[in-house]
Amino acid sequence: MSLSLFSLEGKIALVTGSGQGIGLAMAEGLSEAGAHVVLNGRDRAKLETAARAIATAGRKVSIAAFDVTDHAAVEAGVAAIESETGPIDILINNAGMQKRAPFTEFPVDDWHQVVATNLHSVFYVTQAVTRRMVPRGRGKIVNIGSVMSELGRPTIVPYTATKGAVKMMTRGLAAELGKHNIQTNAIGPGYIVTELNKALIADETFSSWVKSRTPSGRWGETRELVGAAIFLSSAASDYVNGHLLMVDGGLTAVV
Ligand code: GCO
Ligand code: CA
Repeated sequence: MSLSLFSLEGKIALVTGSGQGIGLAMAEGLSEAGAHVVLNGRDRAKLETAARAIATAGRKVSIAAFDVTDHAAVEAGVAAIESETGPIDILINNAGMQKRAPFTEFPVDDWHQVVATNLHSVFYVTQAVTRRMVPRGRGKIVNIGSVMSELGRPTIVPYTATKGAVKMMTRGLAAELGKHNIQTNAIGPGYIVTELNKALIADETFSSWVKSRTPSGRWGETRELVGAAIFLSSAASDYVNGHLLMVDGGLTAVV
């Protein structure tokens, strides 16, 4: 009985920004738990490559290539998924980007890009999806926050601002949609080995700092986020709402 709580059989899961990195790892994990995963990103070729790997493993997968920062494209993309693949049961708002620069020198165009990718996208996609989940009386929204939803560090003020906002959008959505049996939660990754962090991993000093600052004493792997993603996408979390689940090796638990 207990393991069936984590089954995603018969569910359709849209994962934004899932052509690579954390998004792809979570999509593969949800697929292994039984979901029909819909991969999203701007690069159709990358999505097709990722989808082929999942399909080869004998699992159901579709692709939906649209730019999550383009409101019209999101509206059309979500409508197409619902008509071509079926009702979206699970939405993982993973699409995100990082830009690092001293605040006083941070280019305003980069500010707009970080806010659009990390925050506007969550509004656009979640609104398009929940407009359809509400009448169905069920749904799972999983936002990707960060340890930066709670903590700051130099050179990433825009990213930090957006991840704090994602935490509060999670709580606001929980407050408003909970009565429709829609649970909205978030995952807060710590320092994970991804493309987005390549420069940090290569920096010996920074990497040593991560290992000393993290109780687990190491960087995390993308596959280590899969358990939290399955949990928050499944019936196992039906009474969890508005929660930011840190997967950070304990970083935010200690000074
Ligand atoms: C940085 C990193 C972090 C991590 C992640 C932690 O520059 O400090 O990019 O922001 O990527 O967001 O959750
Ligand atoms: Ca279904």
